[in-house]
Amino acid sequence: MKAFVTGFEPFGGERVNPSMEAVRRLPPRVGGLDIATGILPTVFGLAAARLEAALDEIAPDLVLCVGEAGGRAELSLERVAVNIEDARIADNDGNRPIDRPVVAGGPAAYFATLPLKPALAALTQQGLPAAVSQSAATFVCNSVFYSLMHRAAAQPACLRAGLLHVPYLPEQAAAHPGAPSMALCDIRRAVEIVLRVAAEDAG
Ligand code: PCA
Repeated sequence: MKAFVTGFEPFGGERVNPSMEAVRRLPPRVGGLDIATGILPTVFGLAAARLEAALDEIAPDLVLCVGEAGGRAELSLERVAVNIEDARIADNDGNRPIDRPVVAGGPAAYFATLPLKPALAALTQQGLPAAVSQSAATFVCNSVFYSLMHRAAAQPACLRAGLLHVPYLPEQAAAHPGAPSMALCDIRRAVEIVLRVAAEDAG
């Protein structure tokens, strides 16, 4: 089985993105999965286009997008992708869509097709703070997540796919007094655990 795992470029004035750092450090195989990785631009539209192109090329069985959710204390296994782009800040190309659908005429939402509760159980059992999140917000991560699930819904073969939001790195939290953070090694470990559980669950 093949997995495609993505991180995002830094955005919002940050110099690093924990998702990019963690994804870049993944080994080539995790729990029997061959791992391909990609870093997506934090830009509405372009990120989803890059993801689509990579999916055409790689044809993975499993896709895990990883993104930064600064301010969250836990690893967030996202359950719902919503058909809205509504940006509080500009993306890396200066776009700030307001109340715009990701896919015009598409369904309001999709659910992730990853085994969220088994992944949650594995993460917490391994000593990592985690939760199932009911909203991935309405910025670029949600937009990519929605595009991914829209594509998964259209293809005949089952595609295990979802989004994991991760906290700031300690070096980022140092510039945001009071913000929670998680060490890079733990974030990377979490990504591997989610992949391993998803691979087992798929069969
Ligand atoms: N987090 C942003 C976009 C890129 C990233 O890492 C988000 O949550 O939408």
